[in-house]
Amino acid sequence: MSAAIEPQSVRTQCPYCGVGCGLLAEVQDGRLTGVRGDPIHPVNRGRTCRKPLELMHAVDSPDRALAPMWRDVRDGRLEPGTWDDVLGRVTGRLRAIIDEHGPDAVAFYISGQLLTEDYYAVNKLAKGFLGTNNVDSNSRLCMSSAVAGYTGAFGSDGPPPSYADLALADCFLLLGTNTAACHPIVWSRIRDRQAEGAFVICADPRATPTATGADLHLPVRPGTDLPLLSAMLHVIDRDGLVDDDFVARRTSGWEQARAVAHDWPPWRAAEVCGVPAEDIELAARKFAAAGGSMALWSMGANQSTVGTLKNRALINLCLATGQIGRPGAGPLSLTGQPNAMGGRETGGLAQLLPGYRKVEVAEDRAAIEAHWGLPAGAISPTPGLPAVDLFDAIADGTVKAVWIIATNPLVSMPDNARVRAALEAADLVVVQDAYHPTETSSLAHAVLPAAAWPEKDGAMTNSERRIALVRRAVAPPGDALPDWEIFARAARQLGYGDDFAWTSAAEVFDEFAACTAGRVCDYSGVTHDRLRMEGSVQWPAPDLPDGPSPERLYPTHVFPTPDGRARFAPHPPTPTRPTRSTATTPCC
Ligand SMILES: Nc1nc2c(c(=O)[nH]1)N[C@H]1C(S)=C(S)[C@@H](COP(=O)(O)OP(=O)(O)OC[C@H]3O[C@@H](n4cnc5c(=O)[nH]c(N)nc54)[C@H](O)[C@@H]3O)O[C@H]1N2
Ligand SMILES: Nc1nc2c(c(=O)[nH]1)N[C@H]1C(S)=C(S)[C@@H](COP(=O)(O)OP(=O)(O)OC[C@H]3O[C@@H](n4cnc5c(=O)[nH]c(N)nc54)[C@H](O)[C@@H]3O)O[C@H]1N2
Ligand code: SF4
Ligand SMILES: [Mo]
Repeated sequence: MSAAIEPQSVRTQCPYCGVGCGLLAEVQDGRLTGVRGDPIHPVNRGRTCRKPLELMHAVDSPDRALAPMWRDVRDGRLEPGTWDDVLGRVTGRLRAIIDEHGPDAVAFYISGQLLTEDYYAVNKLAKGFLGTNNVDSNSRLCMSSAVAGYTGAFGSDGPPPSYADLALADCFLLLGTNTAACHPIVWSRIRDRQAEGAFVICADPRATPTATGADLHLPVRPGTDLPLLSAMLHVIDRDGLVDDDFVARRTSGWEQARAVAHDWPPWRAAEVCGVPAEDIELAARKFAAAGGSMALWSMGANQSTVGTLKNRALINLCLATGQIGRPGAGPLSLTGQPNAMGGRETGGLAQLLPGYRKVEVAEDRAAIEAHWGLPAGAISPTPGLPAVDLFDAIADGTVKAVWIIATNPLVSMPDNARVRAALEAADLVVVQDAYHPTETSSLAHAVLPAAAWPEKDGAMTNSERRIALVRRAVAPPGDALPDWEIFARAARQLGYGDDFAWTSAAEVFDEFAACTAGRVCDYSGVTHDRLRMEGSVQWPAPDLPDGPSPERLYPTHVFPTPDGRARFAPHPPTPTRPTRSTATTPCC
């Protein structure tokens, strides 16, 4: 019997959510035959939820995209071609549009499903070489409020605690998160700690499995979290539960935040939120009095007209009580997508550059221009268009070409009729996906087949800053290629071959990791080989013998703000307003 047909178990990472569980992919005769939890992975210790257990059917499916395809006009027939041929047509049309209308007439709409190497490659191509910052991610719909919340409060993105803190916390405040259904392994770890006596609070309008499993359910009316959180801060202040020493020495902005909270006694918040005042009091006292308290949240906080303020209000509670940078404490946003974190760190939103840098900051641009071997001024100082504005700009003709990768905006963007109209108006729509047809790929001029999760190597980072490797276990079907390689081939056709000459995902990773040295999200001590050997590594992971412990950020309470202090934000509740999508589409 040859080695190739013996069953193999490949150590890899789950592609379904930001919890980041380790999996063992079982392979026989070149096919994925099963998936199980990796017993030695620190996130899940052999456990999984149900989602990955059907992966072999998702991978080995009749609707996988197999060949590059092209049509000149949208009502033409998509014809299969070679990579050279189809990418030649795509890059030819991109070049013509840029020559006539400038680089900002082109845009990339990417995804938290991509691997870190894919993210890095597309950002380098667009922001560095094509000269447009129009690269935004479906993470805009998901966790961009957390990016803004952390950056506003601490001067940098990055979730401070780790999952290890879940086993040390005495109180959990879960707001706008159905953790039991959507991040089940984190929920099982919270339940383990609850069984040891920790107090679990859940603020959710619905009686979800998370809410019913909590010790205290705050059935807040949708959109009224700011009054609720203000009232909690009010109680903490009124009852002398503020960590005065921490607030005085390590924070700024307390008096303004306190003044707003002063206006929100629990009885007033109760009227607005529909939560009994005594429950607000209890939640505040439990959170403030516990030895360690964690705040966890996801879409009920992030997907809101005041999503950033909700993030800041949750962080305010941690700052007022000194619940940060120590065991069992801190604000931990639960990222939805498997590699939304890697996306943030590689600069995968329209205002960002790799290594938690910003396009608007001259020294950040200069650092990345040098890293990419580009002349000064090559990177535009203007942030690109965020996702919703991007589709508006396609609809009005400002953006003429869009390359959509690993996301299905015709289903997942708000107001899908508007997204359809935008894509129908575009001169060039490229869809790079593991499957075809999808709702979005059916509107494409070019369909580019991508290798899926078990068919490629690359890194993902989970909600607790843990980097792990997705490993190639089987060959991709047909002509499908890893996403980073498709970008590298396109770059070569555009004349940038020397700068995209990587021969493996490990080389792409090394190039990215090098530009994070000294940053908050320091990956510079990580390589694919190290990840293979150690299984997973949390950042900060500098290439130094005695780097900081990655277990939690800010253990010395020095924050990357100009004065080293964390910032409170006043968060006056604002009236909620109806969104455009409810006015214009019956359903989305
Ligand atoms: N099974 C499954 N799991 C998934 C995913 C999936 O598609 N399927 N997707 C992954 C992704 S990308 C994401 S982003 C996560 C999403 O994970 P979650 O954020 O946990 O899920 P949601 O159901 O979007 O929203 C969470 C809760 O917010 C509540 N909510 C709505 N409005 C408000 C409000 O104004 N205030 C408060 N306090 N709560 C409110 C809702 O009732 C809901 O229970 O799940 C990840 N996991
Ligand atoms: N109505 C409504 N809309 C929502 C939400 C909601 O709760 N309700 N949630 C929002 C949130 S939080 C999110 S995160 C978004 C998610 O929205 P989408 O990103 O549209 O969600 P998915 O269905 O996960 O789409 C992922 C696409 O990537 C493709 N794919 C998977 N792996 C690969 C790969 O390796 N390479 C390539 N190139 N393609 C791949 C899949 O085939 C699929 O087409 O939706 C948002 N929109
Ligand atoms: S909790 Fe998330 S990462 Fe873990 S097995 Fe389930 S889908 Fe995968
Ligand atoms: Mo998401």
